[in-house]
Amino acid sequence: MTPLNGAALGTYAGAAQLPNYDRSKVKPGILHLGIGAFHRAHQAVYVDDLLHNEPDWGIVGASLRHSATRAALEPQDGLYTIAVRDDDAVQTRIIGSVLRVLDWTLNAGEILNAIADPNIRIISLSVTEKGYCRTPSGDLDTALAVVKDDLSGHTLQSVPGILVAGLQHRQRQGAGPVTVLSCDNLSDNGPSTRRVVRQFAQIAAPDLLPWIDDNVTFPATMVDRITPATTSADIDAINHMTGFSDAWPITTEPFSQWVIEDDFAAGRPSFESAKVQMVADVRPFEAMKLRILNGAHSTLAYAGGLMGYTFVSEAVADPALSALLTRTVMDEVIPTLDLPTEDLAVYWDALLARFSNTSLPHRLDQIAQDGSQKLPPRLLDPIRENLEAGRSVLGLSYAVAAWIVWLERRMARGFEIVDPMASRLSLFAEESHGDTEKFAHIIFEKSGLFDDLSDEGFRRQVIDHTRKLNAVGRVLPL
Ligand code: CS2
Repeated sequence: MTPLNGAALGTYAGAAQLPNYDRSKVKPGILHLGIGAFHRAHQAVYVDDLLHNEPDWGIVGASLRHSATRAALEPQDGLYTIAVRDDDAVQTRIIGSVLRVLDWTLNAGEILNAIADPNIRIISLSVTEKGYCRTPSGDLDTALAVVKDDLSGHTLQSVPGILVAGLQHRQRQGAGPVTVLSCDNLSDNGPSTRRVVRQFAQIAAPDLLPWIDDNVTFPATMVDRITPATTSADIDAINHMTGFSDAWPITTEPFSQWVIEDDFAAGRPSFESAKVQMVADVRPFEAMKLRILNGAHSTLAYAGGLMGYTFVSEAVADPALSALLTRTVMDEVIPTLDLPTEDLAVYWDALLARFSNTSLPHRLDQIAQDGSQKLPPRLLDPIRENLEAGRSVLGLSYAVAAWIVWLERRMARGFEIVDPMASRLSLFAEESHGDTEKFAHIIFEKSGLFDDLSDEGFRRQVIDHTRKLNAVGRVLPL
């Protein structure tokens, strides 16, 4: 097999599609923080589509926590394979838009310099929900150890801290305006990013605030492409198909969507030419995606996990689970959304087909991670809105109950809970001595997630569902 790198592309005669532009002419215009599988399956592909006409928008990727991406991609000159899988059909493509990969632990100075580089006009982020270091109400969580340490000036490790330090450097260098583009599944991800960056600056560098307000925009985005973690079987199969030995290819689905609020401070590529939807207001799209797709994903992760399923495609094939989801989406989620019902019903049908893609081994336990960060925009916001409007929350409260029972069972069996709230959740479990009802009440009272969901009827419904789940161990028709 041929090692994948820039030199190998010239003589390649295999099946994979290659970049349609001369990589030596591409210059960096985007710095991306958090170069994980999602970025490589999504934004980097859109940029790859437009570099032929606009070679000034190449990507410098940075990993903030893990060194593995740099270790895999630097020897490959940033090149990697994506395999787009649709049941039996697979298409492979080599993506060339990532020019370099930096790693915060090794290259912090270079990353800060990139933020201050006038050629870098977009700083995009996919750092997961918890990367924003927010409290449940969306403020900068100054009690979080990484934030506290950064604010004391001893470390630089949180995303808001790194952005503020980099922007301060940019201001001093006179490098001009820049766009900070969040590509994470937070509601109002642009304004949410702006809020934590401003709050960090307010404490650490108050003089920078007017410069940020005048020079930095934070457009909101909706991002969507299902991207499971790559397995070693994927690596073997993909390399076998392309003839390259790629240390870390990515598998993904055919569907991809990116909707961006058109508010760029220092120019942008013609994203439209790569089929990005540029809009004045992302919120209706964002709410649709978070509440329908991500909400259904989280429901499947917990309820399907409790039923012993491993993958999304297995869980969604269970008639009781898919009936629960369809009913919840139709009766409880769609009424909270500001798009035509017919379009949303079509979106849901298409989504069921995406979830059923058996060639994507998308693990429920991958989706189940970080529930305390994911529940609010996916499930709790629509629950609150429905309660305010006097509508049913029977199905949505089922998903909350499934999260609670799933947590309790996982902890009782000694499995690690991957969640920034994990240590508090395990204290809550200890305090409740195996009594699910008590555990639920403690979560309601102490987690901070349910502070604006004190409705007694809702809480009773959640408890009722947990009882049924514990008694029967599977989803029953509502
Ligand atoms: C998933 C998302 O892991 C999760 O929480 O719900 O990563 C989902 O696959 C993407 O948002 C799809 O665009």
